[in-house]
Amino acid sequence: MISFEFLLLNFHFNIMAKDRILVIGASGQIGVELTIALRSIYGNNNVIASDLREENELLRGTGPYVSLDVMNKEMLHVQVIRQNVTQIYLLAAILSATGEKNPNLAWSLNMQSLLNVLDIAREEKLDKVYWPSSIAVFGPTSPKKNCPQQTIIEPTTVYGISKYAGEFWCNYFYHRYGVDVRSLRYPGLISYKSAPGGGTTDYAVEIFHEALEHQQYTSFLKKDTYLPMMYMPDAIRATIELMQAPADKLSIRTSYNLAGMSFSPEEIATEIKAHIPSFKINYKPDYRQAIADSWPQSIDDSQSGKDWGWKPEYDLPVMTKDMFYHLKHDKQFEK
Ligand code: NAD
Ligand code: AKB
Repeated sequence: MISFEFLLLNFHFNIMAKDRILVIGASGQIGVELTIALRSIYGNNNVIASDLREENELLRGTGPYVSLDVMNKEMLHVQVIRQNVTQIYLLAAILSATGEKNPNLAWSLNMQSLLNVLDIAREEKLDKVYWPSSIAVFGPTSPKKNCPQQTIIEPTTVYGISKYAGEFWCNYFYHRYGVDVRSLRYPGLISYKSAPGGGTTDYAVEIFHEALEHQQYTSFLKKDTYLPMMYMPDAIRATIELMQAPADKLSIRTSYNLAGMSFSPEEIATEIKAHIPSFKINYKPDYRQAIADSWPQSIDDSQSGKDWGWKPEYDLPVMTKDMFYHLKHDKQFEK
């Protein structure tokens, strides 16, 4: 006799077996870790990594990889059909600091990549799409502390403008065409596996490497510049929890506020000193200071808690300890 447990297991297996995921921008800071996490859930061969640049060495041999320019809509469409893709995670983008150096390129990549993916998702009736937004949507007129989900949003960087416009494209495709696209406003992300890609919050990753190699760091932000930050394991878990949440629980179809911790260069330096007492920090603010000053210092993510149960695990001391442990023992950080 077939047991209920067997039927349930079979049902679960069938659901999982039909998921075919394409990660675009898989060689980037988030892409590497997200691809590894998705492969552990959906099976290595069901998660296709893709990027414009070469496959990240941490991904090599762990599953399929295709070289792909997301701006080439035809080629993207061919891959979606050829690989029987049912979900897309779109991570290709130009971040805040690089974006200010080349606004046209940032606008064009950040917008066109999203429109290409949303169009194909509609045409091919994909199950789900994930596209990250950022705390960069907020501007100088947004509340600085515990910045709410719904508030004044007047971004002053091209990156922030592209993220805000992107959020409304997601909302539009969901309501107009039923595309199940989901999004998070990530804070600055701190990771040891892959390098950050040109953001204003990158100092919070660089500082760990410089502390270990030279016992000193020159910060490009002033010592009292507080920004919302998050450790990568929390960001990966948040992404997967949002994507696995039942659709009817999600009340936000632009992008959800997401919070982990908030600290300044001076505070993270103090935390690092607890591990490396000889560590010294200097401050030499550059053009990125103005970007940081336009963003909130902390975020209210209570709507994420209410809708899909979000709760961060890492604070500054726990993250610092974990970063040093892995940077000393793993030897896998890609410069
Ligand atoms: P990243 O720069 O590290 O990675 C982006 C990847 O996209 C790169 O590997 C790049 O080669 C690839 N790419 C660029 N152009 C492409 C193209 N035309 N076709 C295919 N691939 C292309 O960025 P990340 O930090 O991993 O960020 C991923 C997403 O998360 C972005 O949308 C970013 O705005 C968002 N986000 C990141 C952070 C953060 O702190 N890392 C915070 C908030 C939001
Ligand atoms: C950046 O600094 O540009 C990113 C972000 C917060 O979106 N880390």
